[in-house]
Amino acid sequence: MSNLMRKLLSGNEAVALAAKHAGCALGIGYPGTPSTEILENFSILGGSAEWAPNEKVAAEVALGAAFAGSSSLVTMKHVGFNVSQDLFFTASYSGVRGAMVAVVADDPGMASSQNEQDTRLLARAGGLPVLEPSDSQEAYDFTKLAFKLSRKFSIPFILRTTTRIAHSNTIVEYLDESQELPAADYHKDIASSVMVPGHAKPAHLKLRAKYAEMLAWNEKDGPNKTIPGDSRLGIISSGVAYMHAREAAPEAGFFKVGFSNPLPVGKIAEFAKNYDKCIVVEEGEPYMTELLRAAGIPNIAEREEVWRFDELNVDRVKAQLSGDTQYAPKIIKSKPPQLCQGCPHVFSFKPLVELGCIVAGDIGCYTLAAMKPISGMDMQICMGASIGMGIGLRKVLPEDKARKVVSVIGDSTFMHSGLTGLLEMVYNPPPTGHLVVVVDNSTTAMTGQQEHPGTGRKLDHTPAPHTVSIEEVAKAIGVKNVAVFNPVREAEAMKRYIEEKLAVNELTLVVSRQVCVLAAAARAKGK
Ligand SMILES: Cc1ncc(C[n+]2csc(CCOP(=O)(O)OP(=O)(O)O)c2C)c(N)n1
Repeated sequence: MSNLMRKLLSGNEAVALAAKHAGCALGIGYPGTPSTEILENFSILGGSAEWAPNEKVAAEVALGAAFAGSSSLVTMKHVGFNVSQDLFFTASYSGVRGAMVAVVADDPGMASSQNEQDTRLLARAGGLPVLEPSDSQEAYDFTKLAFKLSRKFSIPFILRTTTRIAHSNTIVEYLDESQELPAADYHKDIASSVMVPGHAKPAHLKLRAKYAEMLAWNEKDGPNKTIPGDSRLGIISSGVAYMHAREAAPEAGFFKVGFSNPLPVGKIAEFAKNYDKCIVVEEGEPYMTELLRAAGIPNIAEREEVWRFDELNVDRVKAQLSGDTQYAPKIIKSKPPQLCQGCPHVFSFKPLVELGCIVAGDIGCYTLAAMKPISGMDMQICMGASIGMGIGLRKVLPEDKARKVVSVIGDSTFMHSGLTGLLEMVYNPPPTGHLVVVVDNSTTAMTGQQEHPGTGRKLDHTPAPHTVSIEEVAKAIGVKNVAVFNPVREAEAMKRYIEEKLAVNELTLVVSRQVCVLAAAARAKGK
């Protein structure tokens, strides 16, 4: 007999626990706030958990496991979902034999992201079903449900969380029991798994038929609920927005959506008939608002543009319900983020600033070098873009300016998506050559010091079978000049080297290597 347990868990912890209980054979992902702790917790719970070099590779591995009948989990932040889209848009056609659940954590309000895209739209475009939990209990329940439904409908399921769901702690009740890991085996099924046009055409039709089946199931048995209320106002909501809305308007009637793609429009239309007016309260894009209005439900209010931006909270929801588009929350003055005292990135940027470089940058702690007082980064768009953007600048700028262009990328980001930029550099070098600086602090510092293929350790910090050397990779693919410096102890030599290489029409990669101060402290304590 298993015991009923009650625990205070974050959404991320709840997802990890549910994956363990659901018999998930493999959890894989790439770090990204607010999703990172899922795999770390899955590992602590004894699950098999890995960091992949990037989200696309993670999704590929998870798909392979699900092709073999296993249950797999892949985790990422919203922008990581973009990186893996090439796989997902066709994995919805092929489907899976086992179960595959992708947890994609959105960051409305951009607490630590470069944009605030809404995963529901992307998932819908790819024909992928989406579940949206509203608290940790649902994060637990919906993760288990996602594994079940993925197996039932033979398609990868998306669990969309947002910052508040991922990081807030609420009570979770669960039975402390794990399902057996499903046996993995391979059954040849070329027509379903080799997506050439002759197979993909029927697979596309199959996907749409599956979509209709999932919709029918969602309309009838889906994890959505109706709470009757005052007939003057019906609220349709999902995710954490539902919690805010319940608090903002406890007297209203509610349709809470748990399974948001395919959206149970028929059931919502029935609900809407009981109310004079219906307002959709949702965080992010007007995803449900537009679908419900397009379905011709007459009393669904249009959503004002202002609610597309930022996180919602109870006061903002109150403002939306009362039509107050001018409402602006009090700004609490906070200290802007800055690099730590003694951070090696400060030393890596010093020579670039002193040499007047135009820095095509990338994402990581080192992006903070764009802020005052360093102001040492000129552009940053998405992971891995620094090398390509630098090459583009070099190709069109007048020579004196082109010579100043440097690409700066972190070690984890280099592993994630810098390698292909380096291939472009050796394949189509700009006339003035190019110079890349890898700011290697030997960790993924930005998201909390995760390991990567260059650190020599696996997700649980045990030794990896191989440590990838950035300098050896660069040499192997044909970068002419490769040098490693310690930016603190060899500051002058590093500056001279960079100056010299900027003056010649050659390809250069500098590894500026000094371990992150926080990682060094943690390692000294044996953490
Ligand atoms: C596609 C994508 N995945 C994940 C992230 C989250 N993220 C931002 S930077 C970063 C890696 C930072 O590590 P590194 O390049 O080593 O720089 P550091 O923070 O250590 O200076 C990660 C995982 C993101 N912004 N985009």
